Amino acid sequence: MAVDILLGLQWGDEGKGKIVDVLAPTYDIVARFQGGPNAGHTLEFEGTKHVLHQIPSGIFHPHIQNVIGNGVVLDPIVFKTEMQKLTDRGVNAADNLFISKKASLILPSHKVLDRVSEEALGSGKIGSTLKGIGPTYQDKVGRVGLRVGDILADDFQDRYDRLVTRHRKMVEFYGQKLEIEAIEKDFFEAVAYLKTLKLEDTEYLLNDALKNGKRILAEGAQGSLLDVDFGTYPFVTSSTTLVAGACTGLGVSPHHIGEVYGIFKAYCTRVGSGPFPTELLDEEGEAIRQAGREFGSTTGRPRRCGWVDLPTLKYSIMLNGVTQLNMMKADVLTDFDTIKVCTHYKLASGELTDRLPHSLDGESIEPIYTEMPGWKVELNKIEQLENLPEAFNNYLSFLEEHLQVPITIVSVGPDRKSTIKRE
Ligand code: 2SA
Ligand code: MG
Repeated sequence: MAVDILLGLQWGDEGKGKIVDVLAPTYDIVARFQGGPNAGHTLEFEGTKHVLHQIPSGIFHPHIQNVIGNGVVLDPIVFKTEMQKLTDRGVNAADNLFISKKASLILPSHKVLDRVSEEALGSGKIGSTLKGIGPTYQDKVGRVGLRVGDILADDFQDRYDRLVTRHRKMVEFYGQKLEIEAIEKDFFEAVAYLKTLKLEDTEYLLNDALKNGKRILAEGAQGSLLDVDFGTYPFVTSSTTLVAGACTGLGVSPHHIGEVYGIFKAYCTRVGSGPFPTELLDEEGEAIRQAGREFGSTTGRPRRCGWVDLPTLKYSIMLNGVTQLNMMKADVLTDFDTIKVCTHYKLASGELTDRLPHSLDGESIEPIYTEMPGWKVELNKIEQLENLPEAFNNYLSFLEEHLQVPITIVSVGPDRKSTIKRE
């Protein structure tokens, strides 16, 4: 059996949480393979909204096992709060959740390091979510980090103290003082709670499940253009957000990869710093932001908004081997008379290309647009494929022709019901 993968093709916030929630019922396991509390997957059903940060989106389905893989960086404090919120909703998450002992632990001092290193970058800052993601991955790769399994060791406190001593010196290097005493109590309480849960070598759980014919869905976070290698470096996150990250972040071989669902918005957004060729800095951008409620689910920051960008989508599709596309939030564009699609970039040399130049610096590339008539119909009232307006179908066909991958799901509203299959 295969591991299917669902990931975002833009800069995150494509609406992966909604699609994973729609697809989840057909899977036995849903797994997270990278990122941590910087992710925010919003699910809306039965009239209420729920945001998941570190817990896989299959958690609302009692028959699904949920795995937090080794590639994840886990903040025990945020995690405990998330679990509590699920309990308050009547979801018994603890029974269906398995956490890799090899997942990395985010310490309170990692969050301080994230902040002081961003401050030191000044106007060149990454726009990090300040959740401690970068510093925790640095410690992992630097081979000094702590992992979930370490909390079971007798000398965990000593190891914690050693790492914090190191962090203290680093914070002092930035000319600041490490003051974490107030939250250390919360951290150790959360660690004690974590110990009561199912901590495992989840690579065995997943590979045994594959042998037994179980279906696994791996859910990405952050979006392909934030990948540490292929994203808009250095304005990226610190993990591999691509399909390849699911192999290393879960411990499954590439030959197990099955369907790859590529999620994108009918337009495009970005939070944090970094290039965004099709960004709209005018009232059209503001109109998208308001209509799409484009404010970060993790940090509440207003998201930068712009038109859909085919060169970046083609790049993400290529890197991930996307087999099916899912287009989200089409309803947001209802009020627009004209919809624009960036098909190419014009480089400073005058050359037209649909490939990404080494640097996506906004000053040197000009997006070239094709304009299409808007559909001007409230899509979110539509539940049947045959009722979609012609102008909207033309938009879908245009994208499919350029991207060469079928758009199998379109989402036309936040509710589970507003999800139209096109197979
Ligand atoms: P960090 O905190 O070190 O990972 O930040 C580095 C850059 O990555 C951006 N970033 C994000 N951008 C959009 N969405 C993010 N998370 C989504 C959310 C969840 C998702 O809704 O909050 O889509 O899976 C996310 N996380 C990190 C950040 O703005 C920096 O530019
Ligand atoms: Mg999001």
